[in-house]
Amino acid sequence: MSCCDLLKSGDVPNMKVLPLSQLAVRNDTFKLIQVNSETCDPEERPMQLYRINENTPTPLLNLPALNLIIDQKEPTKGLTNEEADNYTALKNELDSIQDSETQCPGDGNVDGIVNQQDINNWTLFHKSGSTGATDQTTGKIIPASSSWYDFPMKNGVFTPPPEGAFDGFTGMDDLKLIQGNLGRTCPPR
Ligand SMILES: [Ca+2]
Ligand SMILES: [Ca+2]
Repeated sequence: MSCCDLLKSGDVPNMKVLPLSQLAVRNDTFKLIQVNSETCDPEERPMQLYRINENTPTPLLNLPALNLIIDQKEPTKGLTNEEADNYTALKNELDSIQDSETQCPGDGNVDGIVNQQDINNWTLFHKSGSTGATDQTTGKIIPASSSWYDFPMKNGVFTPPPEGAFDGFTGMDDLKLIQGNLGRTCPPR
């Protein structure tokens, strides 16, 4: 039974299916988030583009109501030229990160090699539950419930989506994947 089946059954009152994981990239003015989740929630918007501003006391970050993307099928619809250009640039960056992940199981920090550093990072994220994504402006790790060291799996075998799925945890299966691919090198993105 999937989360969505459970949701539909109504057996669990007030149940909400949370995103299994998300990927985010940003530049100076925009942040693009791709949410990987079961799609039973029509309110869930897989692509989210936000205008960010760290000069104000309250940064405009991740408020769902501020998502600039109104049409998921045509994400640039209704955007200004500036917004659309930034969306395209950030989307390309996201795609290249995901391509790298697909080519390089175990390489969570996408540096083109699976090595001890990935195990060290896995340990860190396993303990702290953070994403592994680094904020490009501050250089700090972005906290979240899932991690870039949470790899998509199917029956315990690395499998890119949509066949494989993220389980939302930086767990032992993810560590085994890293260990099983130690020394693997992949084309840099
Ligand atoms: Ca690596
Ligand atoms: Ca996992």
